[in-house]
Amino acid sequence: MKLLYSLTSPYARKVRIVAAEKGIPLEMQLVVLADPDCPVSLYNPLGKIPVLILDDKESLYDSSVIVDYLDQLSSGSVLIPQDTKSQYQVKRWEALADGVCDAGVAVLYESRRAENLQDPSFIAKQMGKVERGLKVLNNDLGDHLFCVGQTFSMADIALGCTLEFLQRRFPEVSLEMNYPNLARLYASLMLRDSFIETTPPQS
Ligand SMILES: N[C@@H](CCC(=O)N[C@@H](CS)C(=O)NCC(=O)O)C(=O)O
Repeated sequence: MKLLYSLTSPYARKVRIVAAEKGIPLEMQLVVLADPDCPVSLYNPLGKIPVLILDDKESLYDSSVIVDYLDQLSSGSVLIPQDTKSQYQVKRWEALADGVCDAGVAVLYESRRAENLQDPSFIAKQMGKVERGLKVLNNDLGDHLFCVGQTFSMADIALGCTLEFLQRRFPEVSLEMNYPNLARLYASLMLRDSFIETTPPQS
């Protein structure tokens, strides 16, 4: 299985962390989306990473489908629980964490356009999603050690990847000052080998 990824994509990082947590070997292919001959759209018509190319050449996307697939592939540590209630709780956390990340990515792309073409109302709308999402995630986490139940799960992985992305790209969204429960969980996640091994370059 081959993963098309970049070092800075928070969505690709979710997949890399799952593979590391479960001890699943993946062939890794770094891609640069801006390259004219970037192969991603041959495997994902949306032209987005991550993409997982299976041994029979079928391709899987997006990140939530890939992590589901990898979790079911090996019994190791289960990251998406089997029982229906916890499973949908984990998936909701993942959806909200990914959605906050989507809004942040949209702002990042908008901010890369020429200044006179940028739409401040679009940026404000997306930042509203980031702030409301973080508030709900912070409240829902409360003083719990993990997002769902007593164990580390896909919810923690998705949240950790989103929080790292926001810290790197939007340092003004201070977790310590505004979302202390998330800051506490983030600090503990960053100590895990799977997070350390996949830390994006600070550029
Ligand atoms: N929902 C997708 C989002 C993936 C995504 O937006 N990836 C970014 C890189 S961080 C991308 O490929 N952007 C290129 C584009 O939007 O054209 C997932 O979870 O995999």
